[in-house]
Amino acid sequence: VCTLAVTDPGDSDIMARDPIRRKQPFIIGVAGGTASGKSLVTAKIFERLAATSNSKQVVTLSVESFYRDLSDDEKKKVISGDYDFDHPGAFKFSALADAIQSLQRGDPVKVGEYDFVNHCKKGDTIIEPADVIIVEGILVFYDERVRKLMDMKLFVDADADIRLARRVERDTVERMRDLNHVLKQYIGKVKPAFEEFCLPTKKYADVIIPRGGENDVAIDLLVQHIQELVRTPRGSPETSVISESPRPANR
Ligand code: UZR
Ligand code: MG
Repeated sequence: VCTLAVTDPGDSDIMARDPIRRKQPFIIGVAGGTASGKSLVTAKIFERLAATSNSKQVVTLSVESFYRDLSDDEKKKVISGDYDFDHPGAFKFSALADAIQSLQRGDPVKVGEYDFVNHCKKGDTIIEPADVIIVEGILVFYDERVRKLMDMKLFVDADADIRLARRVERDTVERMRDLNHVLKQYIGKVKPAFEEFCLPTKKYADVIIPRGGENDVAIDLLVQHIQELVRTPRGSPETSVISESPRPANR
């Protein structure tokens, strides 16, 4: 979870307390298969928005913060590689929707920080409300309530062989996993769940980004568009409503 880039806390403080002056945040969902580049696309959008003066605040929320706590039985399955972290049942979608709605109301939310080495929560972090909220994760378009909260939906696309290569590297190097375990999990759980639950949500995307985080042209275009949507003249709160564009019909 990364939260950052508060350039004008005073202003947002006023907005958070006063419901009339507070802007509706712009919610961006970033979905896609494992190791497709969701985190990189999110980080690049985040950095580029944060670097510009007219986007006052951007925060990101990762769906991994909404993994369900595991029972002892499930923990045993994790060790043997039989627990399905890619199944919708592994996530607390209603808690995610509640968190997004709190941020929309201008209230901060406390979310868990996830530890991929030990498969559990490692602590809490506070996410403050912001003008732009990026929600990222394999299944962020799966749950209807969560999906309907989004103003813009991006699906990060990358070939399955590239994703597997990245996943193997990430899991063995960063997450200290054994190669056989990674491959067993990928073939037995990750790939089938991608095909059954994640890929069908691609149809909800407003924009599909090929080649993931490498696609700087797409990312720049998106950032320009988002900046236009959230741009507001400073010091004129009566014009600071950002959700003026009609909501897409496919949600
Ligand atoms: P991304 N995942 C873990 O490996 N361990 C956990 O404790 C929790 C999740 C994996 C999960 C999924 N699958 O494929 C991936 N498994 O994290 C999603 N097995 O994260 O989108 O960053 O690849
Ligand atoms: Mg990621």
